[in-house]
This record gives sequence, structure tokens and C-alpha cells, in this order.
Amino acid sequence: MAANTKSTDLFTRAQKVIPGAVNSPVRAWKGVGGAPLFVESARGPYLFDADGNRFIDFVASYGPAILGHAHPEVAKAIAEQANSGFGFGAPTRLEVELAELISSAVRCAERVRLVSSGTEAGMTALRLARAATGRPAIIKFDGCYHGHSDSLLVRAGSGGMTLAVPDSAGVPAELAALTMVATYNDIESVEDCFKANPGRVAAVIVEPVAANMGVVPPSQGFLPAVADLAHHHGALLICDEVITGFRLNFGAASERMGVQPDLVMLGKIIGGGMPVGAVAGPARYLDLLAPKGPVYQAGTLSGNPLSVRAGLETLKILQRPGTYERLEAAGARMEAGLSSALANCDAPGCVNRVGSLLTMFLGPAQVRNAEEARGSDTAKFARFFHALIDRNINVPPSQFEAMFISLAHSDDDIDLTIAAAHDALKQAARG
Ligand code: KE4
Repeated sequence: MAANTKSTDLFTRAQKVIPGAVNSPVRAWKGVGGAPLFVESARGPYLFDADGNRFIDFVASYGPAILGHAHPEVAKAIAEQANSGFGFGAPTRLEVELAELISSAVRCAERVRLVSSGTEAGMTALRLARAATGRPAIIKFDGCYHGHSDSLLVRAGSGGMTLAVPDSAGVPAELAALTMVATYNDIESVEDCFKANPGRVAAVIVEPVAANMGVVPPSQGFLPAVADLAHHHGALLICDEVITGFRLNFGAASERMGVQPDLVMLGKIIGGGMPVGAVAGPARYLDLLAPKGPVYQAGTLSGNPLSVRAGLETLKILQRPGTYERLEAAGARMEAGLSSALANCDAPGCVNRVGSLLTMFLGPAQVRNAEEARGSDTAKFARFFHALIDRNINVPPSQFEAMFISLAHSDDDIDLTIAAAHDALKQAARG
């Protein structure tokens, strides 16, 4: 990688006007050290930083860029829509089309409410569950992340794990006390939460594939057991598909795993890279939302035409034959290559993958939950991350995030990345 003086200058400037120089903590590279690269542009599988360095990118905007960056058909659609107006504070045909498309792909989504972020989707889902059941408590899983709304910032994953601040300041203890934390892939821990709060749990919220402690797949039967337990205790099941929605299949991953959520959160891909979120589910729950029902929820830019148009175009492209077969093949190629690199370098660790989502953990032989993820060698991961940057490969700046493979990543891009990872592992091992 060539010099990064422009990024360094921008970082210095940014710190004077933006907290931590970033608008989302994980971008600050706190988990790996050093000053973050500032991105100037991106196209396909590549990012170009402020100094003109090109990287093969596996952050992919943390999920939305499943087609690759700046897909020409999506860019054209956004440009066309921009010429027709950016937003109106009024309903549009486009929102109906996107809601219909989501409803046709997600079985439980009889109704869809669009919002502008995954956080808003989580907030709304919790409020709906509490209204529908008349109960206050929530069960979430250690290491799962559902956005930064107060009730969900307890033992949170993603930036919460990266910065080792799983519980945020500013969340009143009285509110945090309503959120119980179970262990992912441990059904007994869920039962214990219900037993500790009989008749008070409104919902269990879960990522069908955990991707915010690094990627952790659900063990066989875990999700159906969570659903059965929730329903046995009169609680709703909220599946947070902000990452997995339309990533692993054309629809909700949970429904492919034999689970029928009561409420589904969506985001990222359904906006094609533009600001979006959604909460979907049966009319008996969603129609509780204002203006039809008593649960208030609103948003100036909810369903805005630019995000909706980008989402519609993205989903239409994802419906083309061979899409998920290609994503699976690319993911499998990367998994095999990284696993070989670990073995060839005698580097302890493991690779967890589902479809085009994967994480290489440095250290643990297996990672099935947040505790085991925390056993990773984050200092070695930091060295590995920088060694990859030096080889023009951009992965998430945290051991506790997922790598995202897109339809734009060629086999050559993946093979180059594997070769770079092999060398980076050797360099990281030298300390
Ligand atoms: P947003 O509010 O950031 O749009 O979505 C929150 C959210 C909800 N649910 C899941 C499963 C998520 O992964 C997220 C956000 N993901 C993180 C990355 N792990 C976004 C990156 C960031 O925070 O900058």
C-alpha cells in the first residue's frame, strides 16, 4: 500500500468536528489501532482511499453492498429517481412496490413498515412486542447486536464488543434491568431467563445467524427451540434479519431454518446501500402501529424514494438465477482458503461461515457464543488486519465483525485475498 497522507490529514481534521473522527464507532479502527483510512470511492469489489490506494473490500458497507459497490443499474436507478425528487412527506407507489416485494419473499410479512435504519427497526419491533403482549421484559443474546436503542444496548455485539463496552453509559439501570441476556446456542440459558421472569417477557430477539460477535451459526435445532420456548411462555419471537435478510437467500434466513418469526427486522440490502430499515410481520401485530393502531412510530425519511428505488433495483437483481449459488460458492472458496492458511501457518483459530458471511477467529478452535469469541487473540488480529491493509485487502477492523462477500468478488479476488491472508498470518505471528 502506498502512502496514506491524505487519510491521515483527514483524520486530524475530522477529530476537530466529529466525535472520534467518525460517524459510527467501528469505523475508527479502535479495535485494531492506527488511524482509519478515509474512502474516496468504491466500485465492484474495490474501495479507493483518499490517497488513491485500491483495496479488495470485504466490509461492503457492513452488508448492503451485496452486488458490489456502485452497481451501475442501481446507480442509474438512484440518479433517475433523484431527478424525480428526493422525498415528499407523502406516500409513493415505490413504497408499495417494495413492501409487496418483501411481503412476497418473507412469509410472515403480511405487513411491512419501512424506517431509516436497523436501529429504528429494532426499536419498533420491541415497542410492538411490548404493546401486543402487555409485558415489559426482553430477552436478547450476549454478543448479538440489534442497533443502539437503549433496551438493546445490553451485552451488545459489534462496536459494543469491539470497544469492550457492551453496556452503554446513558442507559438507565431501570431500563437495562428489563433486558435479560442469554447465551447464543444455549437453550437452557433462555429457559433460565423465562423462569426468572415468569409472565413478564414480551419477546426474545435473536440474529438467525449471529454476525456481531463475528459470525456464529446457530447450532442444529437452536432457533426452533428458541421459538418454541418463546411461544410456550407467551412471548413473541423477533428475528433480526438486518444482516441476514436477503443475504443468505431471497427472503428471511430464519424462515429457511424452519422458524416462523412473529416479527422480522430488515435493513441494509433492502435499501441497496441507502438508509433503510423495516419491521414486518402479521397484520395482527403490525396493524398496532399508528395511524391504524395505538403504537406510535414515525420517520421523516421513512420509505424515502431514493432508498426504496435503490432497494427495489437491488432485490430485482438478486432475484436473477444463480445469485445465491454464486454467493455460496464464493463463500465456500474463501472459507476453504482461509482454513488452509490457518493450517499452513500453524495458526490457532477457526473460520465460521454461513453463505457469503464469514469470520476467521484467531485463537479459539471453535466459536459457538460470545464468551468463546472473546477468547480470540485480538492483539494478533490487529496485526493481521494491518498486514492485510499493507497488502491492499480491507476487512472489518474488528475480530467481532463479519466479512461480507459480494457478487462482484471474482475467484481471482478471493484467491488473491487468501494468498495475502497467508502472508499476513505469518507476519502477525511474528508479533
Ligand atoms: P443500523 O442502525 O446500523 O442501520 O442497524 C443496526 C443493526 C441491527 N441489527 C443487526 C443484526 C446489525 O448488524 C445492525 C448493524 N450492523 C453493524 C455492523 N455489525 C453496522 C456497522 C456500524 O455500526 O457502523
